[in-house]
Amino acid sequence: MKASRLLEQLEKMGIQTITGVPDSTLKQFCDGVQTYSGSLQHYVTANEGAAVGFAIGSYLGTGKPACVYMQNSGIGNMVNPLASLANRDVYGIPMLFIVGWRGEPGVKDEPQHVFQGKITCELFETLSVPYCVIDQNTSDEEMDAILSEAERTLSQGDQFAVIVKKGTFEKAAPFVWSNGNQMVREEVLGCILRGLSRETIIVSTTGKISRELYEQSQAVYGDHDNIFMTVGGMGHASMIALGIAKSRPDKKVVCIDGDGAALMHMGALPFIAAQAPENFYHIVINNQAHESVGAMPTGCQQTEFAQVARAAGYCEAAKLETMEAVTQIGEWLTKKTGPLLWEIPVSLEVRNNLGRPKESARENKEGFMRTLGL
Ligand SMILES: Cc1ncc(C[n+]2csc(CCOP(=O)(O)OP(=O)(O)O)c2C)c(N)n1
Repeated sequence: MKASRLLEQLEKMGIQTITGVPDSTLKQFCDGVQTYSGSLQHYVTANEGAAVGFAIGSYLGTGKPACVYMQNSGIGNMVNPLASLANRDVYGIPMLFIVGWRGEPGVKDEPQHVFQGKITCELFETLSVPYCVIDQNTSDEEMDAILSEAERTLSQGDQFAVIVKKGTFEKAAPFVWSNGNQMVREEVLGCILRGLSRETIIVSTTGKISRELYEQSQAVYGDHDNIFMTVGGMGHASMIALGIAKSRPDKKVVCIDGDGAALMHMGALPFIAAQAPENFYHIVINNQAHESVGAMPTGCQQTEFAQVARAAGYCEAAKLETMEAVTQIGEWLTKKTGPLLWEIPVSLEVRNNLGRPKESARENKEGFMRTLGL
């Protein structure tokens, strides 16, 4: 299926706004949205709940339903505004969901997607959202019939979901852009690890940052048991790191975050600052994009994370724009007390042969807790 054709059909249904958070299963669709020449207005939001909020506002302002796209892992983020606002028992706000189905039962996928994949259809049933599943064999005519059904549902103030299997959308011209930054994320991560002692506890964010750290750690320390990889639960790495920091004042804890993830649950920053953990250090690797799932821009390029952290109450925050500065992180960690944030701008460059953790998530958790003496 061509993403551009589906987008045209959405416009014909009266949809004027498309909003969401990008997903790997929807990579071709997201590329299509970025390069679409029609008049749909596109907004990447900080999280999927925010996209539902935006869609509600967009409907209130225009009388037209919006389209909200997401990975199925984002369903959790959008349940509250959907159930407590959009549902017919409250305001009855129509919207069309396009949901990438990671972890489809019977299809091998990463551990963080397995359970979420199993319950995806059930969740929409529980939420009283009728849905259809599409795949690479869904013809244009079948898709049109699905959209007609969706239109009928939307016209009653209800929501409808299209659940998209892997490989549904044809490869289109990728959306290519540059953020103008020079430093390469993987090199920055290797440099940070070389500066830190093996005793430092690291909590890393969802996506390729964790995968790159896993490989770099193997190269630098010969293992990766001091790193907790937040493989799912995007945006929660900093609160996990805080939980460790508060319970283990004997350890220095470093959270290695992405800009997209930090934006997703940015309320963590003032909370961390209020807790004033002296042993907590926050690093935001900022490529202005959701690089791990196709590099769609976050849409918040103007955000200066160091300034946000200072305003939130972190005791110190700075932007590190050279490798020389990054090299000093290890030494600063021995001298400075937190909560402290370093923002590091990086390019969108990534290695094609980047691997994935070889152990199960449980094995990784056990190795990590052993490092903490448990
Ligand atoms: C709740 C949720 N929504 C969407 C995703 C899909 N996803 C995985 S990684 C990622 C991008 C992360 O972006 P960022 O934190 O900026 O790190 P980068 O990949 O750019 O290094 C996204 C959107 C997800 N895992 N969870």
